[in-house]
Amino acid sequence: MLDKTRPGWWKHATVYQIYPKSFQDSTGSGTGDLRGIISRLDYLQQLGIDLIWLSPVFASPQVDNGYDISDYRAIDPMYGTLADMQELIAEGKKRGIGIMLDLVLNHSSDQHRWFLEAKTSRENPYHDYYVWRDGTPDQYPNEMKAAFGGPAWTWVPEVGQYYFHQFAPQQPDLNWENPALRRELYDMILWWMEQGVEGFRLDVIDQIAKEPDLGITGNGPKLHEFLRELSAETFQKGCLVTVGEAWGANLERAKLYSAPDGSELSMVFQFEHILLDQQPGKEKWDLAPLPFVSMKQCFARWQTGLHGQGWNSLFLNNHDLPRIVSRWGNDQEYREKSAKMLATMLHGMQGTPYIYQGEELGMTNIRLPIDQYRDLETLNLYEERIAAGYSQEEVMTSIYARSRDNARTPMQWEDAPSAGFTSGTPWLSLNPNYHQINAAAQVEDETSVFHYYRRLNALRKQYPVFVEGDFTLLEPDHPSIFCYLRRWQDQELMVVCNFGDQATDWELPASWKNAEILIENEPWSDRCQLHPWEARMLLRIRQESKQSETADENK
Ligand code: TEU
Repeated sequence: MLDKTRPGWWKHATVYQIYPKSFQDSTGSGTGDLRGIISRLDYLQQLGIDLIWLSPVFASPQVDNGYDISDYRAIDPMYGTLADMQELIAEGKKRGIGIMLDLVLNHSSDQHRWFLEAKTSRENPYHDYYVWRDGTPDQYPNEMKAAFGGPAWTWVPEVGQYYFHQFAPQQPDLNWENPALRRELYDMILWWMEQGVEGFRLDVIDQIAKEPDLGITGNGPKLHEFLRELSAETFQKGCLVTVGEAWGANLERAKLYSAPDGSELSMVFQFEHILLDQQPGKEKWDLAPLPFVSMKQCFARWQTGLHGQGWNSLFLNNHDLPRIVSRWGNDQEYREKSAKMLATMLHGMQGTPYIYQGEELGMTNIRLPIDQYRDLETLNLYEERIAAGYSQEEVMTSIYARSRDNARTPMQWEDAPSAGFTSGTPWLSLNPNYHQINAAAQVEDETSVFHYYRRLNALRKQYPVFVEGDFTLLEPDHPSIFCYLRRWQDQELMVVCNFGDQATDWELPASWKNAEILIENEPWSDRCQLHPWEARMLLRIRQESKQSETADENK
């Protein structure tokens, strides 16, 4: 177990993200819940994770599956009670697993007490907790659009003003300029810290410093000032881990966010790699092939850029993204191999790795008839693009590739009715491949994707080079090989992956011939070639230091 009282302990941690609605149902309601999670803690302990990032379980009308919070201190009855949460925290601790709550501080639900008050009159003290602009019902303050479609402004006749919302109209943006609002948020965070949570994930944190009149949606001028205050008032009072979601982060900004002095956050999720396989300047629905060389160079830039100056988060999946094995791997013929290769590529890097539920099984994307999708972003997109004249086929191709529901189909526990997820009717269709792809089968099989992830987690704990080592990209222009070197003291780690369905010639440098194989996704049969999706991690102890060690011993 990690010693979570040591500063920077989270650099050694692996995080597992749970999307609670789809993880484990304990009541037959068809949606997951906290007691369901408690019942699966042993599975997570076996996988070797240190933290659970729990997507929001707070009271919510569930317009955006909990990212619309109506009470930050209450658990939604759909998920259980505060007592269940306390039990989850306690049971997790026994197993060395901490809880990271998902805080949505950029906006609340329109059903939050603050907003219900705010919209009654301009004089109400809560009015200024939100962002308002004058106008007339027929004239928006400006042309800004909301992330889930439609304008970013909604008219409230009672006050004769528009309120600002970067997401759905049911998710009004909070006004961080108001000190009383900020204080309420800090007190709420401190209260959760008293409950024993070990960290927080901060939803769209780069959007809290709003400048709607300038049309700015992220990285507002006061962003880092707000973050430093937030951190000093809350996180720094404990030894917590924090990760901010920051679509707009570049390397320079990430150095501020994750500064080693802890003045802001532990790390951010940045999305540069995730945005590569779409048409430049367009939306995520406008698909483009993955530019492989740019992708590895992008990782390399972040690896070297933050080394010693900040900290990376490592992820390929979350609840908003399609399944990586379907996206960058091959979810048919090479599903297991490519899932393991992608894991090898990612977990060899410097940073804190995040595993999204089901990724450790190699779960795949889903294709559903449009009326079976539940995600509001997907449904809005469908309406918008059909109205704009796109063909049904084009729109569905985008949805199959990019819908957030790809990640949200229920967890595949076993080859049993509803995959062991629920005894009722699942809120979202299961992927029918649960008969083949499920946790029970993989836990039994030492060669499974599950055990591969378990071994990766163990390796990261065993060799300091994973946490501390620097990063050098080898073969930077090779069209299919992703190969890199990590070095720390006398330890040298080489990670080599063949990205694609084609075999490629490749020979290990002579000086590595005696290196130890830490992990590989197939036995190394051909020393002059890498097979499709072949991946391997090698470790060697640098000779010079070995010799000096022997010299020391001989003294
Ligand atoms: O997502 C932030 C965000 O910008 C999303 O709109 C993202 O661009 C989109 O999901 C990509 O398809 C966060 C949460 O992760 C997401 O689940 C919420 O819906 C959103 O904030 C609003 O809270």
